[in-house]
Amino acid sequence: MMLSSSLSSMRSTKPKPAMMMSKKATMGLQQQRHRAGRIAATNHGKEVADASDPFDTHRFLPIKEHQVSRAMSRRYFDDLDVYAESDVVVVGAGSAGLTCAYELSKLPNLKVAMIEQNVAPGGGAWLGGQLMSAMVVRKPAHHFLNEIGVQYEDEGDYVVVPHAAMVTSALISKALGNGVKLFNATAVEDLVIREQESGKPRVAGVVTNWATVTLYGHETQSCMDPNVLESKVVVASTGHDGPLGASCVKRLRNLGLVENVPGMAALDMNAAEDAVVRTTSEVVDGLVVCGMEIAEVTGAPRMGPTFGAMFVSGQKAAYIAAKSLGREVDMKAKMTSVAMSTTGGDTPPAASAVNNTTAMPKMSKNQAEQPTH
Ligand code: AHZ
Repeated sequence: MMLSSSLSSMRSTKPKPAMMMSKKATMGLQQQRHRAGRIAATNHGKEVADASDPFDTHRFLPIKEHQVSRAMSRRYFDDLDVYAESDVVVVGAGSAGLTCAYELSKLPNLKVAMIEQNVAPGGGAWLGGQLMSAMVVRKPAHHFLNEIGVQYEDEGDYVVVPHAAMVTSALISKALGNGVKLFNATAVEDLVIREQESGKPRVAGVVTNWATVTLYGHETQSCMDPNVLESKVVVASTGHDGPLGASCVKRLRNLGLVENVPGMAALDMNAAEDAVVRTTSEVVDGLVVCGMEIAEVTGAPRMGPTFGAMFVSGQKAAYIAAKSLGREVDMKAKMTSVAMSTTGGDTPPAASAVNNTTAMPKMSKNQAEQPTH
């Protein structure tokens, strides 16, 4: 009886707006805010005893709008000027391309540019598979996760990172932090190809355009000529074919520089990862192909949502690129997690062994199960 009457009284009561205040209270609050603002204005930068929260006294230093425009445009166009002659251009900032750029960024005095057609670098590596968060990485590629300081849950033969974004954000931050220049929202729409003295063709750069022009503009406007970045080596990591992707190898096929591009074979996780790493190579002089783009040329199977091969293929591409620039020994010495994979070591490298990286402890299963995001 009691229960039903209190239920009916609850039903008849209209829910009150959570923040409804009396007119008097509202006016009081306005006066308080006004007062805090006045005090803050006269005590700029000093602690104010009666401020109701720490943000009442917060003020940004002044800026002019033209300063913001020039801060961005000067640097962007300076970068275009500097990277018009690059040492390495990496095309596509997915997991393979980012890994390659990160490894190359360990070498001093090397100009590495990365071109990504999306605004957001990362390709498919913001998620594990089918919109699910966790990223599976087969050992021994976990050494690379140790190196870039990403925590994971150890499942024996493989590890699981709770969210793929942890890997991708770490890679972007480390590669760019070490000096790789990312031109995002920029698409590679062609390759520069020169004839060498031997008569053999060599890839010598990339032809770029704003991605909105390449992807949507050429259909409607035919007059937007591109820009060019020359490069001693180009690394193609544009992923497998689909509506987008496999851009560089498809262009090589159209130019008759590779005989055919059979496309990746059907999924076989075990075979795929080793095949992708094994076949990562300089397909045409000056053009190293890695990640899923190499499976398009070699017909290797796809692996689905396991990412170890993307990291190791990216590392191998960096090694091949460095070798062709005469920096093989330097590169080998900096590839600490590759050395661990081949010697079977299981201890994360010392933070000092690699530029800008911190070795991180592995997660316990319990830690991994905490809702961290
Ligand atoms: O936007 C593309 C993506 O970020 C970018 N890209 C493609 N064409 C481009 C162009 N100019 C500039 N013409 C271009 N950028 O290249 C990036 C490719 O990233 P991805 O994640 O698609 O490829 P990946 O090889 O680094 O990683 C593949 C991950 C896959 S797919 C897969 C399967 O389907 O079985 N399994 C794994 C692990």
